[in-house]
Amino acid sequence: MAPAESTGTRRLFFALWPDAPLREELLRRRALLKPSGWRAVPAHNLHLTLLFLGNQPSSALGDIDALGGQLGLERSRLRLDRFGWFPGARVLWLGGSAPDPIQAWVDALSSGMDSLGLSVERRPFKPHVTLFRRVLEAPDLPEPEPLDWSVRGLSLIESLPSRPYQVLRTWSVN
Ligand code: 2AM
Repeated sequence: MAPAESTGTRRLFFALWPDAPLREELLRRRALLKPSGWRAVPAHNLHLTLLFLGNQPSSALGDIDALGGQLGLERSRLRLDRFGWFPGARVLWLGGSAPDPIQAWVDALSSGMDSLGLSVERRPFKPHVTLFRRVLEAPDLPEPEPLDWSVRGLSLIESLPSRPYQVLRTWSVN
């Protein structure tokens, strides 16, 4: 299949993108787990997806980018306090509950995509950072030390085949 750049689509998602110290904290918690044939997400790709957009027309990128700029951003805190496993996606994650401001961003981004006439897969927002993929069986999971993520912005990310995720834009909380 031709790469995304030449098909006129971009594979995109909105995410919370950890800074270096937070990334280290994620890795420290990941080190508590004993992988058995699992595929570790590369450290530079760790993130928390707010809304997965999938393949969108390249021509819509400007409008999608504008959506992030239209959100009322206020500082908030997200507590990641449990490991979990999605059997369907076979991913093991560190996650927590969605505080109201973050859920409001997800809702606003989702309805923004609707008003642009761009379809996205609707799923309940379950805040999580995927740590391992190809986790085929329910693992034994310890309790992590809770990680408080002081959320200071959100990012628009592009996923390209066999490349690190590309941060296209970050909107910072004032
Ligand atoms: P995941 O980590 O739980 O797999 C980029 O692929 C990001 O978008 C990942 O964080 C992924 O979540 C999320 N995502 C949500 N729905 C997806 C889908 N249908 N296909 C691929 N990624 C999806």
